[in-house]
Amino acid sequence: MECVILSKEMKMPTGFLWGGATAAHQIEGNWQADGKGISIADMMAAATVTEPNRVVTKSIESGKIYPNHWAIDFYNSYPQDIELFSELGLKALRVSIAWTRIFPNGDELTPNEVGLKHYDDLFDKLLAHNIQPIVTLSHFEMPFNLVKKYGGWLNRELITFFERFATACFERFHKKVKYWMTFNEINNQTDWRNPHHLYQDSGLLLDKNENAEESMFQAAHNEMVASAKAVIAAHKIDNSLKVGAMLAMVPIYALTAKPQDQLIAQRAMQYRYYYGDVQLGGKYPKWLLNYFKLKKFKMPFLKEDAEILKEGVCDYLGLSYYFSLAIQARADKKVEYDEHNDLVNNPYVEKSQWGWQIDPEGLRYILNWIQDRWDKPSMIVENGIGAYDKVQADGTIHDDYRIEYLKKHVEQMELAITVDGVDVLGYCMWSPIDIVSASTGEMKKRYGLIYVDRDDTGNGTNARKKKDSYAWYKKLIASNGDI
Ligand code: BGP
Repeated sequence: MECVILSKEMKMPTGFLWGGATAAHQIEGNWQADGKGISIADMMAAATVTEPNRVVTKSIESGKIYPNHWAIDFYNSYPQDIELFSELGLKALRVSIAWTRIFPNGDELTPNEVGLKHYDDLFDKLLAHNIQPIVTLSHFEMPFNLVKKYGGWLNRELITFFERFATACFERFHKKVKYWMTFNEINNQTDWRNPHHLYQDSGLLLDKNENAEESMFQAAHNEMVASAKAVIAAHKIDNSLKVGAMLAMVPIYALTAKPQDQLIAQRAMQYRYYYGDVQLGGKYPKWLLNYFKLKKFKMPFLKEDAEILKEGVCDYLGLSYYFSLAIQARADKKVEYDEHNDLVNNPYVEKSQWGWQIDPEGLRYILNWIQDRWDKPSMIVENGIGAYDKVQADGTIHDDYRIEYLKKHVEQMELAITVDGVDVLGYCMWSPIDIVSASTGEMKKRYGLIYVDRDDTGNGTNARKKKDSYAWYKKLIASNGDI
């Protein structure tokens, strides 16, 4: 058989969206400016630095100030930062709208005009530089009031609140923003044994007596109905809008060819990605409906939900890709997926300084998997490497490890597009500029092409410096993907 290799003739599509990605709570700072309410991220921050693997409930009301309260001050510095993004040649910038800037408590009837105006100005500035804004509606930053007063997404009332928020954004920005996403990495909560994920995705603070797995499925159902309603609303307001689901895509490989390992790997993939089956396929998969029955989970299904989920199918999948995982069946041959106990080290891949498995081929694998399973366009809206960066005496930053990581992943993405025919709309690397880490709350876990002089305690000038990777990415964009 003839071997197909990526050659110069196999061009990347014109109009491919080379971009960068950010999230409001990791970049904006100014957490109480201009009427902004307190978000779960603002409270979440209380646990991040002092308690790795934070159990949020402990420090939730501690009142301390932490890195994402100031972040990198993008709320004020965006005009200068956009100049740097423009020089870089970005064609798209993914941002999120902080829900709490628009509806500070989440349950108001009318939006906060100052908040809307801020994003109007931000989008205008981007568009003036030919950078297309791509917007996530909820990126780990729902109003904390919705957790305290309503119990988070376990409460169906939140569907109305989210629909109101989404509608206010679509109405106001539909002429400026074409690509939207509803909930960032909604599927992280399948790791429900870690309370951090339940809180971050669904605003759940459970007590010991509650069944965390059942609560996760219940809350996620409400979120997916809300997402579908947002899709329906967007299309009504402007039929040209594209609303995506957003999932953390992590291939889970069987460690060996043992049938038991294959079975557990299959279940792991079904479990983590049922969100895609619902949000992109319009219905729950059969195995899961049966699982609910077997486990006697009381799902909050209303009669009309099936129709809403069908009508509100997302237009595309936004995905983050950082690493892959490996899994092995335990001796008891249980087929129930237990993320904490079944995952094992993959000896075939390297790891980042934070222990994340580096697997560029996994990106090609998962892009193919997405196309086969949901047959919808995808957009890579996060990919990058968190690393310690060192500023040299002359101010330069030689992040060859970052260039290496991005290059290898872009190469695999290009193979997926040009050889496998996968429909990928764009690639927004995480992140064009250093921002606060979502999982650790640190500044020192840096992803940027642009360095920000700020440390974990908020010290530093907040000045920006281009790293070596900046020049590399600039060339990549200018050549439409010539690696
Ligand atoms: C994803 C989140 C982002 C981002 C990224 C990197 O899970 O959507 O918000 O932060 O991961 O992770 P971290 O910042 O924890 O290193």
